[in-house]
Amino acid sequence: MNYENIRLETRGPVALITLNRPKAFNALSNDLMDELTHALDAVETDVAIRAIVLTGGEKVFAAGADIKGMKDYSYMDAYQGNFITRNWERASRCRKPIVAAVAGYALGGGCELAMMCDFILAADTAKFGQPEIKLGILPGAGGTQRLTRLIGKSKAMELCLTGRMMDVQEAERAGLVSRIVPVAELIEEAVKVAETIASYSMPAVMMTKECINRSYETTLAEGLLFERRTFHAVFATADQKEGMDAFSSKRPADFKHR
Ligand code: DAK
Repeated sequence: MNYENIRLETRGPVALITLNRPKAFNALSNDLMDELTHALDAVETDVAIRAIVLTGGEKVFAAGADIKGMKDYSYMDAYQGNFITRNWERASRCRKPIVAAVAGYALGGGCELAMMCDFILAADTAKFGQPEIKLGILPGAGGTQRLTRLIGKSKAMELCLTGRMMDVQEAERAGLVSRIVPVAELIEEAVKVAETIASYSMPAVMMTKECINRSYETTLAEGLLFERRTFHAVFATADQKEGMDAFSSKRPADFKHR
C-alpha cells in the first residue's frame, strides 16, 4: 500500500509511524485511519519489529476526526459503515508495545488515538482535550472511557463537558502522560525508549503489556490470578533462562525473543 497520509520508517527494531496530513492538522480521515490500520498490521507481523512509536507533527499530533469528512454523515452512514469501529481501533488491539509521542494538539479523536497507545510521551508543547461538545457531539472513540480511567471522573467530566484543553503540565499531573520532554528531543527520546523496550525479551514485553491491560478489565483478584498464570508461563521461554543466566554470569543478556 502506498501511504499518502502517514509515513512508516524503521529504526532497527522500532517502527516509527508519523501521521502526515499537516494542512488539515492531521485530521483523522477514513483514508488516514485505513493507512494506519494497514501499517500496524504490517509491523505487527514483521518479526524484526519489536516496538512502535506513533507520532504526528511538531505543531499537532492530531486535531481529531476529520470534521469536514463526517459533517454530512447520517446515522445510517455512521452505523452501517461501522464508523470508528471499522478502522480506528487497531492501535488498541496491537500486541506489540506502542508509544505515543505527542507534540502540539491532541484533540478529540487525536487524544483518543494517543490513549489507545500504551503510554504517552509528551513534548512540552503538547495540549490535550476532548472538544467534541463544542461541535454538538460527544467523544466516540473512547474519550469518555479511557480518559476517565486515566485521569479520574472529575477532570474527565470537566474536560468533556467544557471542551477545555489541558496543557502538558496539567496532563502529566493528572496521569495522562508518562513524561514531558523538550519538543526538539521528542522523537529521539521516544525512539530511545522504544529501543530500550525492544532490547528486552519480546514475549516478556508482550506478557507485561497484556497483564497491565487486563487490570483495566477485571477485579484485583482476577487480575492477580491472570498475572500469576502468565508469570508461571514465562518460565517456558528461552529468554527467561538466558536473562537469569546472564545475570548470574555477570554478562549482558542475549535475548532471542523466544
Ligand atoms: N477536521 C478537519 N479539519 C481540521 C480539523 C479537524 N478536526 N482541525 C483542524 N482542521 C483544519 C482547519 O479546518 C484548517 O483548514 P483550512 O481552513 O486551512 O483548510 C486547518 O486544519 C488549520 O486549522 P485552524 O485554521 O483552525 O488552526 P488554528 O491554529 O487556528 O486552530 C485548532 C487549531 C486545532 C485549535 C483548531 O483547528 C480546532 O479547534 N480544530 C478542531 C478540533 C476539534 O474539534 N477536534 C475534535 C474533532 S471531532 C464518532 C466517533 C468519534 C468521533 C466522532 C464521531 N461516532 C462513533 C459517530 C470523533 C470526533 C472528533 O474527533
